[in-house]
Amino acid sequence: AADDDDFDHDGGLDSGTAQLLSAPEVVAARKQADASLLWGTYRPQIYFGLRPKLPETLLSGLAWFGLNDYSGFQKFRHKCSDQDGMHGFAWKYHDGRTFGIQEINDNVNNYRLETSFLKVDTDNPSGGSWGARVSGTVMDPAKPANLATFWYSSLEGLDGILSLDSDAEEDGMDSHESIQLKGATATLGEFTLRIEEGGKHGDDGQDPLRRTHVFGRRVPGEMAWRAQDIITSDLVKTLQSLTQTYGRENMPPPRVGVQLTDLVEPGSNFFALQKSFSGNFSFDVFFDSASTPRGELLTSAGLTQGLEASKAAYDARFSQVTGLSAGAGDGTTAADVDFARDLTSSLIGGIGYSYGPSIVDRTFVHEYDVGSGAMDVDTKGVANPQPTEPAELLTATPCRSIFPRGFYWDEGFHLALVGVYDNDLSLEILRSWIRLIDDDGWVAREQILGDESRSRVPQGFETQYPGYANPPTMILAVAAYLDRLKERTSEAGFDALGLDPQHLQEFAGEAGALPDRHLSSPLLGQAFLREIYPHLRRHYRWFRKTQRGEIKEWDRRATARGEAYRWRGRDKNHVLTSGLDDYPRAPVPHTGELHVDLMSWMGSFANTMAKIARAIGQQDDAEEFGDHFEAIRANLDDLHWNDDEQMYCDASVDENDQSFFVCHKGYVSLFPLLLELLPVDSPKVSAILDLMRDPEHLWSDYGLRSLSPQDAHFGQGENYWRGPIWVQMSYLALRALKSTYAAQPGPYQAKAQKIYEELRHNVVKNVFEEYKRTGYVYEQYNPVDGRGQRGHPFTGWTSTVALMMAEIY
Ligand code: 6A9
Repeated sequence: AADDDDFDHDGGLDSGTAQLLSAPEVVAARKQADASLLWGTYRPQIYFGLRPKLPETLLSGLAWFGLNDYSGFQKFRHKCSDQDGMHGFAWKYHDGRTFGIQEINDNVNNYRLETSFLKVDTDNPSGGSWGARVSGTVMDPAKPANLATFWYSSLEGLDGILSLDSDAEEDGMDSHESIQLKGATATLGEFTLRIEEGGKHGDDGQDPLRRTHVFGRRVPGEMAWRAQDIITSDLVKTLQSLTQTYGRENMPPPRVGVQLTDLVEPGSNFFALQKSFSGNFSFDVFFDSASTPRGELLTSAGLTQGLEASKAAYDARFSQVTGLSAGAGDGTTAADVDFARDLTSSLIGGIGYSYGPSIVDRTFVHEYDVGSGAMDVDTKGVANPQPTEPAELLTATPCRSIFPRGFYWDEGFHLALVGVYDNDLSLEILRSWIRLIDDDGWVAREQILGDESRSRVPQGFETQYPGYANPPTMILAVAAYLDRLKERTSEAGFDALGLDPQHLQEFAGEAGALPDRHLSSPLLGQAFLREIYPHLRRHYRWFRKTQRGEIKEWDRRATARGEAYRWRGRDKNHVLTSGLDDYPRAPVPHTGELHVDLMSWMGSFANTMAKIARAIGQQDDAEEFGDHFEAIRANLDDLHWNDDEQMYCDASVDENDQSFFVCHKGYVSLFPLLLELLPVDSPKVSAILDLMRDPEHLWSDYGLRSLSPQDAHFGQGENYWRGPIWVQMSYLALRALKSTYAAQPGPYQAKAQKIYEELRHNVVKNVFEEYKRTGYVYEQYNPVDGRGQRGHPFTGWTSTVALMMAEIY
C-alpha cells in the first residue's frame, strides 16, 4: 500500500494493461465507437450546429431572424440565449450517435422550427455522411411570418479547402435547387455539402432561385465560429447600398432587401447561404463524404424515412432501458414518457466538444489555503493566470444558454442518465474527463477550452487553480458502470475482470454491439477499468492530500484515524469549490475548518475506489481504500455529529483554538445519508429523515430546499444555495433512500419508503408542471412556490428527473 505522503506521479499503465489495450478486439472496438461518435451536434452553445469531435475542423450551423421589418437582424438567433423570448427549445429525440430532432418555439417570430439530423455509414472509419433538415411552421397564420435563414459552414484549420461549386448540376435527386460546396481536410478527407429544398415548403410565389444567396469570406481560422459577426457584417453592406440607392424612406420590403451580397472572396473558408421564406418551409443540408458509397448517400426522401425509422427505434430502446411506457398499467401516460424522452434527448443533445487552451494560475496562493488560523479575507496573492497547452473535452453541458461547457461535478449526474441510454457513450465522455486529470491528480472544475467557450464566461471567472477541487462525482459514473456490468454480465464474466489479462481472451467473443458493447464483453470492460484506474487513483490521492483537514491534538481518536477534510478555495461568502457556492459556512474563514460534505464525498470516493480495485484484482489497494472508508465513517461521527442539534455539521475553531460546530439546517447536514455512509439502523438516519421531511425546514411540495426557512441566511444575499430547490440533490436523496434506507430492513425502513414516494412524486410533478407551463426545465426551483428559476433550459442535472420517473438510481 502506498504511503500517504508518497505522492504518486506515476499514472503509467502496467505492462499487462498496456498489452490489454493493444489487443486487436479492444483496438477494433475503440475504432468503431470513435467512428460512430465522430460527427455530432457537438455545438450545444448554438441552436443548431454540427461538427466532428476533432480540433480545427469544419463547423456548420444555423442562424435566422425575422423579416417583418429592417430591425429584425438585431434579433439574430444563433447562439442559445434565454433572452430570445423562446417558449422552450428542446431535443425531442437524440441518441448521441445517429440522429436527433429538435423543436424550437420562436414565439417572437411566429415560427416553430424543427431541426433534425441523421447520420449514415457511421461504421466507416471516416465517420460517414449526414443529412440535416431545417423546417419552419407558422404558429399563428393570422400574424405575419417572414424569416431569413442562414446555413454556414466554415473551416477552422488552415490545412483544409472549401469552395463554392457554382456549376453543380441537378443530379436527379428530389430537389428544386441545389447549391454545393466542395471541400477537404486532412482528417475528414474529401466531401461535398449540398443544400437543397426538399419540396416541403409552401409556395409563396417567389422564384426559388432568387430566394437563395451565398457569400464567402476568408477569415482567420480562430474566427471561424463567429458566424453572427461575419454574417451581420455582410448584410450591413447590402443595407448600406440599399439606403444609398433608395433612401431610408423608400426601402424595398425587408424580405426583398435583406440579402447577403453574393460576393465570394478568393480563398474563402467561411460560406453562408441565405434562404428567405414566408409561410411554412423546409430545406436540407447534406454532408457527403467521398468515402461513403454513393448508393448510401442521403436524399431528402431518404432523410424523411430514416428519421421516422430512427424515432421508432429510439422509442423501443427507450422503453426497454427505462421501463417507461404508456398504458403499462402503472399509471404512466404517453405525456410522461414524452417528457422523460425530451429530458434524455436534451441532455444527450447538449453534449459538446471543445478544444483549446484554458487559463490556469499555478502560483497564486491564497492565505487561507496554506496558512494557519483565521484569515484576512481581503488578502490576495499575486495573480498569475497563464494559458495552458490546448486540451480537448467531450462533455455534456448544464445549460445551453448560459453554461454551455464542461463542469466537473455536474458531469457525474449527466452520466448517470446518459449511461442508461447509451452505456458506451457515457464511458467515452468519462474517458475524456479522465484524460484531463494532470500528473498531480488535479482536474479543473470548470472547463473553458478555447475562445468560443471563453466568450461565454465573464472576465474574472476564467482562471482555474490547481489546488481547488469540486465534488468527485466522476466516481458515481464509474460505480454506475460497475453496477450495470454486474447486472448484465454473467457471474463468471464479472469475476473475470479481476483475472490476468491473458486469461480474458476466452471472453473476447462475447463482445456485442454498440451502445452496450462494454457491458457484454468482460475483455472490453476490463480494458476500460484498467485504463482509467491509475488516473482515478492519482486523482483520489490528490484529493486526500490537498484537501486534508486539520484534526486537533485533543481529538485523539479522530487523529489516530487520520481522516478529515476541508475545501480549499473559499472566501467570506462562498465555497465555490464545494459546488454549493454561497451555502452558509463558518462565519470567519479558518484553516481549522472541517467540511462535512467533503468528508462524505471522500467516504464515497474511497468506498467506490475499493470496489473498482477489487473488481480488477488490485487487492492491496482495495484494502487501503477500505481502511480510509471505515476511518471516514468513524470520524464523521467524532468530528461532525452534533448531539444537541441532532445533525451533522461543519466544524471550525475559534480564536482560542476551541472547536465549535457550524450548524445550518440544509443540504450539508444531509450528506452522510445522501452518500449512504450511515448504517440503516443508526438513529442518526432517523434524525436526518425527520429534518428532511419537516415542512418547517427542508420539505416542500416541490422537492428539498437547500436551506431551512428558519435559518438566518435563508433567501439572503445572492440566494443561490440558500433555500432554492436543486433537483440533483433530490436525486441523490431518492437514490440513497431507494437503494439503501428504504431497501434494507431496519427500524426506519418504513419512514424512508414513505419519504421516498412523496419526494419522488413532488419533484417529478413540479418539474413537469413547470415544463408544460413554460417550455423549460430550470436550474433550480423556488422554495416557496416551486416556480422554475435561473438558468434555462437547464437540461444538465435537472434531467435526472427522467431517472426518478424510471426509478433508476
Ligand atoms: C459564472 C456567470 C451568465 C453553479 O451548473 C454549473 C455550476 C454548478 O456546478 C455549481 O454547483 N453552476 C453551481 O453552484 C453554474 C456555474 C456558472 C459559473 C460561471 C459566470 C455567468 O453568467
